[in-house]
Amino acid sequence: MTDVLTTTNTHGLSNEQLLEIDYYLRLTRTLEERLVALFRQAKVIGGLYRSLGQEGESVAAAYALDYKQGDVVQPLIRNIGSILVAGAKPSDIIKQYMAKADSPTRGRELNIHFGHPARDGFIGQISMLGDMIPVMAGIALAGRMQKKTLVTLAFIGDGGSSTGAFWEGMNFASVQKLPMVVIVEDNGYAYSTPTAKQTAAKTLADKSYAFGCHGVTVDGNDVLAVYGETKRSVERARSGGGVTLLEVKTFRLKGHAEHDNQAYVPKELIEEWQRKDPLARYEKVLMELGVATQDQFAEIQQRVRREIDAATDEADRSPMPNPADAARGLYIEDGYWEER
Ligand SMILES: Cc1ncc(C[n+]2csc(CCOP(=O)(O)OP(=O)(O)O)c2C)c(N)n1
Repeated sequence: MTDVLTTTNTHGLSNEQLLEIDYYLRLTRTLEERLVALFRQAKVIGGLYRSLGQEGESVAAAYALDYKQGDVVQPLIRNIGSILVAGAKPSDIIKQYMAKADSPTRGRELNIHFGHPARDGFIGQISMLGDMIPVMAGIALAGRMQKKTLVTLAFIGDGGSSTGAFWEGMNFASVQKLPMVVIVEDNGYAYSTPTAKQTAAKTLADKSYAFGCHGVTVDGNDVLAVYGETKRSVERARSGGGVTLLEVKTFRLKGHAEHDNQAYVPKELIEEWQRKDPLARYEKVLMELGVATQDQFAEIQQRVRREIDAATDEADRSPMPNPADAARGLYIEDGYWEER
């Protein structure tokens, strides 16, 4: 258990919603643990990128959106929790990682590079960091032109916020006062580069001064605080108040990917952040507030385990793509994607 002080304002969330957030936190962590097991069995194609220790901000921020209004979330590789909240199925994610024939991209793309914004509430990212910021600004602009009330939520890392595309996209979105919220994650390192060697700005939220948008910093491992700030930013965006650059202070408890042993991170720093674990802190608050007991968390964990086991079995049974299909689906006329 942790002795770190955590906020207790539940921002009007019902007990059911508070427990649902706990479910998504545990689902994210357990799904990633399963992916690690599959990776070690050589069943994962490509790299595996963990969000251990920073699941809280991904889940809490995505929970603040209203998908019925057409809101769209854009994850990066460490925001797996955000697409689970938006409605992605664990079996689809596992199949993507295993490049199976019936995965959303049919083995053509990997990990969480999938999604259909209007249908799923999330969009598949491209790998070039920063480039999704102009894309999310574009979706927000298109929504406004179509008289929709949607808000877009983009995630970007400390490293990603140093790219030219990030600056151009943020500038454009801010000038246009688009309904967009950008979560910028200070998670200590961009691969092996510490944040202080990435930027001379005191905080990543300070970059908002250059854009003339709102800038906020929040404890990224305090689930309720992230939810509250994102909700406020989303409401402001929806009512015409423009862009918020919301910095979350968190930490990447694993290496950049499973192949990276994190040798460049001091052990004491990892231990310090392990004590700030967002899931443990969140559950401690729920118990203090009398919202839930250890038994309820155990029940949630059992449900999560059953779901991940079923999703893994389903993905394991799925075939690999047929090489003869490699050139199919290049054109929409083919009907290949509709068959899914
Ligand atoms: C423009 C660009 N440069 C380099 C890379 C390679 N790359 C992928 S992830 C990564 C580190 C990103 O760090 P950060 O943005 O802080 O996110 P984190 O991995 O910490 O979540 C790098 C350098 C890339 N994908 N895009």
